[in-house]
Amino acid sequence: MKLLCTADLHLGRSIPLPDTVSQEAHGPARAWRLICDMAVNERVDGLLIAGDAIDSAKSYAEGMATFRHGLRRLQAAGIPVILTAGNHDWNLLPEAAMGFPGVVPLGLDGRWETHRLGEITIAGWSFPGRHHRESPMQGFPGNIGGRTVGLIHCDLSGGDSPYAPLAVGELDAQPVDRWVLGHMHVPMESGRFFYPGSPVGLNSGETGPRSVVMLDTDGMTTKRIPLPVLQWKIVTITEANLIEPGESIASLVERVLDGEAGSVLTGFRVLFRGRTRRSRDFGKAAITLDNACYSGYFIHQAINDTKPWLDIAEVARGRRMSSLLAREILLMEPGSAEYSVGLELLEELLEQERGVEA
Ligand SMILES: [Mn+2]
Repeated sequence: MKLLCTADLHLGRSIPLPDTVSQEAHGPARAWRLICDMAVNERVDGLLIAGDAIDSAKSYAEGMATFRHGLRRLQAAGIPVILTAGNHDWNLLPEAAMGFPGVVPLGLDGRWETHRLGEITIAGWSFPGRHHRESPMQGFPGNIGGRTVGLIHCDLSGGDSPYAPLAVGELDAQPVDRWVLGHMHVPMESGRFFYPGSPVGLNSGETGPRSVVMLDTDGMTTKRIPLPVLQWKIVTITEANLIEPGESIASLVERVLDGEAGSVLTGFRVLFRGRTRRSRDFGKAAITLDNACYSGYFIHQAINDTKPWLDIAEVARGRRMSSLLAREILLMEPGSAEYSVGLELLEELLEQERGVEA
């Protein structure tokens, strides 16, 4: 059997796109359409969703409508959907599944439940509330026989997380062949468990390519299938990227991003770094480039982290504490660890001296 696996769609969430870029065409709704297309075209035997399909009560009406639109298509194609609730949609699944006999929410109210799909048993647990501070593994049914797939939204970092904390050992201790997990938005796979990850990055920090997982239950093998959705990227730009000293920062940025943009729409966070004589230019550019749109990509945020150029020889000629330190630094190897520590100290000292004068 082929089971398509996903989680953390967060339908209804608006992601930080510029005004001219459509949420409908590039946000979670698009990822959901692509997943439904894939399920239908690949004639999968089932779709598994490990929680947070719908974002939250606030955007719930829109998310619910989008979700049910896809479920209707899957229902018409005869594809069963097995899902558990996460911390965002803990109270929304009964309504989402209403009128669709092939859509099965599992383990509502935090009680483990199993569902038979062909020769496979699916064991699922759903969040009973917005938070759940105990391990959800308590009450796991001990008597499941045969091949089993586990479906749960949980926090594997364990400890005192309010989001169903679990240790990997607790997953390994159960007679489950494969665990499909939700909550962590970064795609990840290790041992018997995997996180499909959110099928579209929900903010500029959720970088990297996005995918769903096809689970073949014959050998319990998995295959990542990339989704052609919006991708977030972080790019660092320094003075060294200038073609010539006089190049405008705007054209520098455009040149670098042209080279970095992928085949899908790319949302950039641009960081200006390093010590430069053009720190002010970078600062001005950072303000005007926020939310700038180009063909094939946009800048979500431009951040100026550059530091103004420091003329150490000039400082060394003075008659202050800072001049003494500057003379020491001139004897150091540029680029060495002590050199950069020296520069930081010098900066602090200059700041203090300016403060005293003011
Ligand atoms: Mn979650």
